[in-house]
Amino acid sequence: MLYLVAFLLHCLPLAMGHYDICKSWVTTDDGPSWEFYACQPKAMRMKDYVTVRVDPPGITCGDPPERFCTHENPYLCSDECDASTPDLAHPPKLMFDKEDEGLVTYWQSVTWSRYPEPLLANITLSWNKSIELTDDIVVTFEYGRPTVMMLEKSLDNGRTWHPYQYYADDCMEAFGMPARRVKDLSTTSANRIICTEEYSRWAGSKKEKNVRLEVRDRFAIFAGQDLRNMDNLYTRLESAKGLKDFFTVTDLRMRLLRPALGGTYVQRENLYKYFYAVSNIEVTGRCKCNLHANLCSFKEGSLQCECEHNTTGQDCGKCKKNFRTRSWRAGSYLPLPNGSPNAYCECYGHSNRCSYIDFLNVVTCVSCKHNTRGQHCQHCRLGFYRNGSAELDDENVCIECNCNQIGSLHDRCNETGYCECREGAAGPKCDDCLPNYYWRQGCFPNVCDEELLICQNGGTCYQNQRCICPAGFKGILCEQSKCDSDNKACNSASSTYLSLTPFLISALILQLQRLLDF
Ligand SMILES: *[C@@H]1O[C@H](CO)[C@@H](O)[C@H](O)[C@H]1NC(C)=O
Ligand SMILES: *[C@@H]1O[C@H](CO)[C@@H](O)[C@H](O)[C@H]1NC(C)=O
Ligand SMILES: *[C@@H]1O[C@H](CO)[C@@H](O)[C@H](O)[C@H]1NC(C)=O
Ligand SMILES: *[C@@H]1O[C@H](CO)[C@@H](O)[C@H](O)[C@H]1NC(C)=O
Ligand SMILES: *[C@@H]1O[C@H](CO)[C@@H](O)[C@H](O)[C@H]1NC(C)=O
Ligand SMILES: [Ca+2]
Repeated sequence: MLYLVAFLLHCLPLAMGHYDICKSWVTTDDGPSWEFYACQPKAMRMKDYVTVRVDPPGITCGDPPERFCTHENPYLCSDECDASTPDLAHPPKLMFDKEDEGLVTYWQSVTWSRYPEPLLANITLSWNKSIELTDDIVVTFEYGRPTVMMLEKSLDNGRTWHPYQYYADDCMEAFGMPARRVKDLSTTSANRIICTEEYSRWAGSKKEKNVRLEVRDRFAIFAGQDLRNMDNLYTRLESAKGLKDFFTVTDLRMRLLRPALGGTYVQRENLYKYFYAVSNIEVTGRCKCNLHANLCSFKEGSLQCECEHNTTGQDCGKCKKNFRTRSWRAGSYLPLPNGSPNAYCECYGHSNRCSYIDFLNVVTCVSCKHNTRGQHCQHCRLGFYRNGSAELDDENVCIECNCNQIGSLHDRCNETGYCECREGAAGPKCDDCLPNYYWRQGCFPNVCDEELLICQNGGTCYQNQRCICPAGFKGILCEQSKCDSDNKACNSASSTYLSLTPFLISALILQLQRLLDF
């Protein structure tokens, strides 16, 4: 209701359609299709859906019937509580009824006849559903507000409980905590648990009846007075750790620890005026549906989100059966102003975390796993390529390029896994050589071979790298005689070389001719 009121009052045009629908059928260039939006149910009066339990047993007045008086009229004790007479009974359900014609109806406890034993009562409200508070919790007490009480909450249907707010006429004395007001909290302490003295001091039982958990004031820390800047609140709800949870409950428990004392000390001679009486508990909130539902209905005794975006569960907290390959994600209020549905759980299962980049106003996946990268983990990291036959959410969608470090220019490859090769290298991974090249820490042009670069003078070609020349010859192809004019001993060899030369040249021409013929 709060959001709604705020929007209606201050930004009607903006409010239109804001989170009201989860999807719409739109026509694009590619034909009609669904477009998905972040969405949430409207705020409701949650007291209409609550189950209540009052402890300890026997704490409700009227069994046996009992007389009581009030602080205003302490010696006129003619009022009676009688559980067996409808007009005089004060059962717990009267905390949640509609009060027609101004008739105040209330739950009432037994009186403090056992003083000095403390008069303790627990009122536990359960929804069996996560609820996000959107406005103050307001508890209305008749005959005076308790001088000491605390509010607790549960987020797991009553398995674990946490303090929510402390209330006392003297916080230090009752709880050893300094008194604080929500108005004094700052953006960094907006979810602090405080003790307040604002609702526990005696002000006359008719004048001040309400005890609050101030949700509005906490929102106002971000959204400003009158909650004009809801965008800022939404941004904070997404990014500030624990803030969303602070406003989320499945159960509430009021622990009533000391009744109203009428502004003075306990008067033992008249204990009939000390008791608790609660006429209304107003809890305004919306079903928590993780921004995947805009409807929440009461079915089989519990509230349930009507989940969209292929999610399911009470809070739309998981993917539907056949959509599990994608990891579930909550919708987000970001980017502003319309949020994102995260309908496709947009990191394709490669990341569990998204973060909001303020200055770009985009939501992006964080720490993409499985060698993916990109805003939605939809690309492969450098050095990897996409397996064309695998789905984008497959853990093995990105395959390592595996380029040969020496043969390739870098470790990147194209979409079919081909690396970019250095001169002379070949093959998808550049670990082969082109014809006429040989591999030795990379590809080098052949020095010798059996075709064109034949070793001469009886030399043999070793791995295309060099000619092994017979004694007396040198040169790359053994084409040179080791003998020079000074070395007379070599004359015979030199003559062999000379006599061989015409033969070699003719052989070379023959080879060339053969090549040209082909
Ligand atoms: C109220 O609940 C608390 C737990 O939150 C428990 O310790 C306490 O005994 C309860 N009091 C009564 C009167 O049932
Ligand atoms: C709580 O709600 C769930 C889901 O709607 C339902 O299955 C379960 O029975 C409910 N539990 C109680 C105690 O009402
Ligand atoms: C959900 O599933 C239906 C098919 O059952 C599909 O048409 C739709 O696009 C899916 N996605 C969302 C976000 O709802
Ligand atoms: C590509 O993905 C398909 C389907 O998941 C798989 O069968 C195949 O082995 C993958 N190819 C490689 C090279 O990993
Ligand atoms: C990748 O490179 C190889 C070799 O250059 C080429 O045959 C192939 O077509 C390229 N693939 C793409 C998708 O560009
Ligand atoms: Ca009532």
